[in-house]
This record gives sequence, structure tokens and C-alpha cells, in this order.
Amino acid sequence: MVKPFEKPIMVTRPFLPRLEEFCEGLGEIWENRWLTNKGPLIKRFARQLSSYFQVENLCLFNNGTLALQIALQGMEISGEVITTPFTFVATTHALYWNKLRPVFVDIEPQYYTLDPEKVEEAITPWTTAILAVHVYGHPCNLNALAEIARKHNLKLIYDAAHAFGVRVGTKSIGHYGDLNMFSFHATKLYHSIEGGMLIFKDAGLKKRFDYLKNFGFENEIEVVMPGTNAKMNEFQALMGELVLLHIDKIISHRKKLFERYLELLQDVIGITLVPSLPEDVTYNYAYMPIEVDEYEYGLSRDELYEKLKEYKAIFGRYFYPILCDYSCYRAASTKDTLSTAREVASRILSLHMQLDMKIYYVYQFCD
Ligand code: T4K
Repeated sequence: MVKPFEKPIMVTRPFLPRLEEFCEGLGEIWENRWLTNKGPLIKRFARQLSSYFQVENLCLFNNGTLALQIALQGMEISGEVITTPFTFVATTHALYWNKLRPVFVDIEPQYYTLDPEKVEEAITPWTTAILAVHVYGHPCNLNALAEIARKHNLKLIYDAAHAFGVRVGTKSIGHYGDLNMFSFHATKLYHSIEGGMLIFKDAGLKKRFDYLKNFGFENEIEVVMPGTNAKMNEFQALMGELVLLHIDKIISHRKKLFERYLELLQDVIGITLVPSLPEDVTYNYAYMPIEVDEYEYGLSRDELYEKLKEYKAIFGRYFYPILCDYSCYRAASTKDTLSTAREVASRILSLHMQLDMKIYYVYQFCD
């Protein structure tokens, strides 16, 4: 007999370092009296991330959305950009804020990332870039997309908001494509309260990104481009540094939760799990998506979602509806019926992946 949880279990819950650790860091900020604008903690944090990702070209921002907007602007992307409808809405918003036309193409059904064949079919003389998403931290088809981008001279940009800690072969996922955006939002497995990061190939972009995130200031008396304010502050950097110290522990705990879910759900009729990722991928266990088949399972995804609420289990319908079904994007261009994305979005449910969630809860939920 399944009993409701005593307290609501949310789809995610941020990891927090010990309060004493954070207070100790606050002492440093108080001492410095430097709160934002290229402070010492930001600089130190950037060096730590550079070493974690083994990259030279990296830039920090106050959130992932602004990081992506600035990336598109700094790279001078124009015209049409091929992208996925199965993502968080910020991916497409970043295109619109740059007056770019998103062209939605379908996803592949296993890992829910852009289908390279559909990408190639959607290229027009106005296409300048592909904006693909490593949704749930599942790597896109990196080789196929790189080949298409090379063949058609397109920029290849990854929204890697979910992919902190993911490795492909011996390298971090941040090494692929022309540019990667990572989100450090509180709901992510790695966070700095809010935050965003760009990792990019072309070292020349660093200066532009730095201008764009700081009003375009070259120096006290010179503004060289109409920038905005997208700077990370010292408090975010402090949280980011502390969470980084625990990242291996965070990922390994999530791995345990993930494996327990697999064990308990693999034989449930009407529930489809994501197949194992290719062998060269080291996953971060960012999300635990399942698909619910209404006819086989006996409840639709939405009925299950509502039923679970009665048990105080609040799941996420990430990512439903698909983006072109939002009223603000209904007029956007779609080159195909997006049937896979639509089908997946109607069946998908993201299960809880809280760090402090006890394995016991997984048993209780799956019972
Ligand atoms: N690209 C992609 C692919 C993304 O997924 C995102 C963000 C972005 C770009 C943009 O990056 P950022 O600009 O955000 O850095 C959340 C997040 O707000 C958003 O960052 C994230 N993706 C998206 C997938 O999820 P909601 O609307 O689900 O958040 P909310 O407030 O409903 O919280 C979810 C659960 O987390 C709740 O059940 C409670 C729990 N929670 C949340 C917060 C904020 C806590 O326990 N503590 C907290 O502080 O959007």
C-alpha cells in the first residue's frame, strides 16, 4: 500500500554546501568589499572552471539565457537558425532576442536530441547556424552535426545547459562544436544560484563577450558596443566554487538514484526508459525522464502526473509542450511535422533527482 510522502517531493532540489562553508566565504567578500564587476572570486572561479573543463576560452555570466543571447550576438549569427522544439523555452528566446528566425526540426526518438537528417533537409541559403541542445545531458549526435556544419559552413552552437560534467571519450562535452552554453541555475545538478558559462573555440570571441556582458565598456571613458549587464557577481562565484568541490559526490549520488529507478521501472508495462547512452559517454545523471504509454500503462502521462501529486510527488513535464506550440512561437517556421517531438512531449515525465533523496523514497515511489 503506497502512502503519500510526509512532505512534498519536488522534481529537483538544489545541492547546498554546509552553511559554515558558505559563511566562511562570505567573510572573504565582506573583507574585500567587492561584490560584483570582475571581482577576485569571479576570477578565481573562472580559473577553477577552466581547469575542470580543461579549456582556455571561457566566459561567465549571471545566467544561461543571457549567456546564450550574448553568444549569438557576439558570433554575429544572422538569418535562420536550425533548432529543436524539445527544450526549455530559453533556447528559442535567445534567438528571438537576436532577431533570428528559428527553424524547428524534429528530434530522434531515443535520446530526444536533434535528428541530423532533418537538420540537413532544413538548410536554406539563409541558414547560418545550428543551435542544438544536449537535452537532459544526452549528447547530440556530435559527429553528424559537425559534418553537416562543416559541409554547409554553418556555426555549430550547443545549448549544454543540462550537460555539466558530461564527457565524451576523454573530453568534456564543452570541447565539441564552436560554442557551448552551460546553465548554473539552482535547479541544475551543478549551480551557482543563478549563472551561465560559455566555452568556445575562437579565442577572439572572449573580448566581444566581455564587452557585451559589461555595457560594452573598453575603459572608463570608452564604450565600444551596445552591451548589456550580464555579469556574474561574487556571491554566485562563491556558491559555484563550493558546489564545484562536491561535484563528483553529487554526480555519483544521482547515479545511484538513476540506477535504482532503472532497476525498479525496467519491467513496468507502458513505461519506456531512455536506452543506455553510447559507451564513450560519461553521463551526469542530470534528469530521469520516462515515457508513459497511456494504453499500455493504463493512465496517460497527465493522469499519472496528477495522481502522483495526490501522493505529494511533484514531477516535471520537461519539456511539454513543444516550443512551437507556445502562443508566442506558433508562427515560427517548421520544416516537418515534428511528430517525434510532439509524441515524446505528450508522454514524457521527469522523475525526482534530489541529492538528499533517500534510495528508500525511490522504492516507495516505484512500489
Ligand atoms: N537552455 C535550457 C535547455 C535550459 O533548460 C535552461 C534552463 C536554459 C537554457 C536557461 O538557463 P538559465 O537562464 O535558467 O540559467 C527551471 C529553471 O528555472 C531553468 O533554469 C531550467 N532551464 C528549467 C529546465 O527548469 P522551472 O520553471 O521548472 O523551475 P521551478 O521554479 O518550477 O523549479 C523546479 C523545481 O525545483 C521545483 O519543484 C522546486 C525546486 N526548486 C527550485 C528552485 C528555483 C527548489 O527546491 N529550490 C529553488 O531554489 O524552470
